[in-house]
Amino acid sequence: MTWRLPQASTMAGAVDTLFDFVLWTSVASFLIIVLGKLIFLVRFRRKKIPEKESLYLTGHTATELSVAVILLVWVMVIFYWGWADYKKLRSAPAGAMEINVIAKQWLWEIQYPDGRRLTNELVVPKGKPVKLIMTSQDVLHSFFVPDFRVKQDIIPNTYTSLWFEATEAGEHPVYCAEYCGAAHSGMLATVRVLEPAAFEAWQLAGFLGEAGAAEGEAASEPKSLAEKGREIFMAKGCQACHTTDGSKGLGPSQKGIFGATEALEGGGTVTVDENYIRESLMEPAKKVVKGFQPIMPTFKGQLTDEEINALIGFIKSLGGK
Ligand code: HEC
Ligand SMILES: [Cu+2]
Repeated sequence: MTWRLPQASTMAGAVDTLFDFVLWTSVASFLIIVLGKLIFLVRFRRKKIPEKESLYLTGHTATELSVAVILLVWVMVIFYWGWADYKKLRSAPAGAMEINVIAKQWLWEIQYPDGRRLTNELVVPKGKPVKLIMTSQDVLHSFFVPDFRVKQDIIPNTYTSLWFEATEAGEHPVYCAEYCGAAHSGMLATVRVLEPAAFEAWQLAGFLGEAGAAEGEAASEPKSLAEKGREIFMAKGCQACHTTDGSKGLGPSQKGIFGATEALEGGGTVTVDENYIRESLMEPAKKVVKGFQPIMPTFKGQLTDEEINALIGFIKSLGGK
C-alpha cells in the first residue's frame, strides 16, 4: 500500500503484519461495539417499548465470560506473536558484520572494523546481516531506521545493539528517537545500502582514497580497529599485567576470552561480552576473575568511547567464541 513506508529489511514485513493484525482487529471490535450500541439505541428506544414492558437485566454470566475469554485469547495471540518477532529482532544471526556506532549531541559516529570512520552515514551491503554495537558519549539517544522497522535506545557507559539485513539498495533515513537536547531533531543520518559488489568496491576505494589523500605520499593503509586497539593496549600499559598469548600474568590473559564464561571471586560466573569488558575497564573491582587479586586500576576518564571500542575489537581479534 502506498501509505506504508518502504519495507527495506528482512524484518519489516513481519513487523507490519503484526501491526496490521492489531490495527484491523481493533477497527473490527470498534465497529462491533459502536454499531451494536447504535442498533440498541434505536431498537430499544423509549418510544417503541414502554418502560414497564422492558426487561430489567442484572447480568448474563455466559455472555460476560465469553467476552472475557475472547479478549484474553486475542491479547495472548498478540503477546505470543510479538514475543516471537521480538526474539528474532533481538538476536543477531551468527556471522553478522559488526559496526560500532557512537552517538553524541548531535551526530552519529560510525566505526568500521577495518578502521574506517564515517559521520552521519552508514554504508552497508544488501542481503547481509549487520549488527550495530552502540554507545553514547553524553545522554540517551535512540537509533531508528523506519524503513527497516528497527529502533534501539543508546545509553552512555554501556553497549546496546541492534541488527538488520537490508533488502533494498538505496538510501534510508536514520532518526534519533529519544529527545536529546536542542538539536535533537537535526540528529539525522543516512543508511546507504549498496549491492554486495558495490560495497566491496566502496571498501576498497576507501582504502585507496584515504591513502592517496596523504599529500600524494604513499601513505600506509588505515589501521583496523583491532590494530588501533593493540596500540592502545601497549600505550596504556595493559600488557604489564595481561598477556595476549594465553600465558598467565598478574591478570588473566586476553587470548580467547571473548564469549567465554569465567568464574568470579566470591562465586558466580560472567560471560565476556562488550559490556563486561567495558565494565572491567571502568570498574575493575566490581567483578574479579577467580584466582586473581583486585589490582587492576580503573581507566575511567582515560579512554574515549572510540578507544574502548578499539580495545574490544583487539580483544575480539585474539579469538574466542
Ligand atoms: C596492574 C595490572 C593491570 C593492568 C595495568 C590492567 N589490568 Fe586488566 N586486569 C588485571 C587483573 C588482576 C584482572 C583480574 C581481576 C579483575 O577482574 O579485576 C584484570 C581483568 C581484566 C579484564 C577481565 C578479564 C577476564 O578474563 O574476565 C579485562 C577485559 C581487562 N582486565 C582488560 C584490561 C585492559 C584493556 C587494560 C589496559 C587498558 C588492563 N586490563 C590493565 C590487572 C591489570
Ligand atoms: Cu539524539
